[in-house]
Amino acid sequence: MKKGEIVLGCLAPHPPHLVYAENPPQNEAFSEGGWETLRWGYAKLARKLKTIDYDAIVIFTPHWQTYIGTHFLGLPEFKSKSVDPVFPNLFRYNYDLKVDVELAEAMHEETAKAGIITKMMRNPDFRVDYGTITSCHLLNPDWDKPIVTISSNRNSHYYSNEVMIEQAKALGNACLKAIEKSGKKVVLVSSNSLSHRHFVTEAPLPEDMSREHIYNHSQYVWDMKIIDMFREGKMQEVVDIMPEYTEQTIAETEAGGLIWMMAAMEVPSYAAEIYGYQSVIGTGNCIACWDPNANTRELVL
Ligand code: 2X7
Ligand code: FE2
Repeated sequence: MKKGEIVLGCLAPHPPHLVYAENPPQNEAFSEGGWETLRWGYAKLARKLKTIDYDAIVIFTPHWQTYIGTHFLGLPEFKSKSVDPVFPNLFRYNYDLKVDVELAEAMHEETAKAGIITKMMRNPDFRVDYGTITSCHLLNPDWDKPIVTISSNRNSHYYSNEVMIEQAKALGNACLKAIEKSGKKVVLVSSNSLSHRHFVTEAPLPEDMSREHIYNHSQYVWDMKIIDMFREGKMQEVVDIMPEYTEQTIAETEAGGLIWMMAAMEVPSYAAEIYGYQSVIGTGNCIACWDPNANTRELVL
């Protein structure tokens, strides 16, 4: 069997506002639009994905939070309504998704071998989180590829950002081993915002773009610093600076997704493709991807 590989790694933020703004038939809420810079960036990345041959999407989400170990979705289908606990006014999404259970089990097995506590989620009534659904919907609105969702073990909260980083690296290495053994072509997704301080009150019309801006300037400066490193292919520096960046901006990188993805991709030293940056309720959100294929890698923005 041919060795499996990671064909793309995407940083895919998941504010439910973006699905709300799109008005897909699966979502019950209705909007007048909003956050176009991110939505148009997502549409462009979704078009690139259509040109790539791959078997499954593996997504790490901060909104499936597990306190004992890392969990993997482990049934072939999950169908229900996902409601954002903070923004139920914006996100009540009817999903029906397929899971690559074989790949999930292979990653679970390698993760256990690496000494990480891990479990398969086999509860048919389990509700898939809005992070998974938002990122997957915007990257692949046709939902025509199976996914694997990986939970976020709360290492930053339980221990420290440093422990989170070590655990996420080990998880990334284990997932890479499983992907290589599987023979499959896989797209990785780190579902998270960058800086994450946000407003605690919402505009009367959530999509009123006259009210949208970054929460504070230092958060913006930090995000730009990190994005410059993405552009320059300095991902080892991003990994090194991650504890401080995460602490200073309360970044959603605290969940471990970006480090997990970078470790699985063996810490790229080539430039990321940038598809957009915009605030959502004050948080900083960047859409980016790392394309290991130098022939298809582009300067997007
Ligand atoms: O989960 C989120 C997020 N990460 C950013 C902004 C707004 C809402 O939800
Ligand atoms: Fe989030």
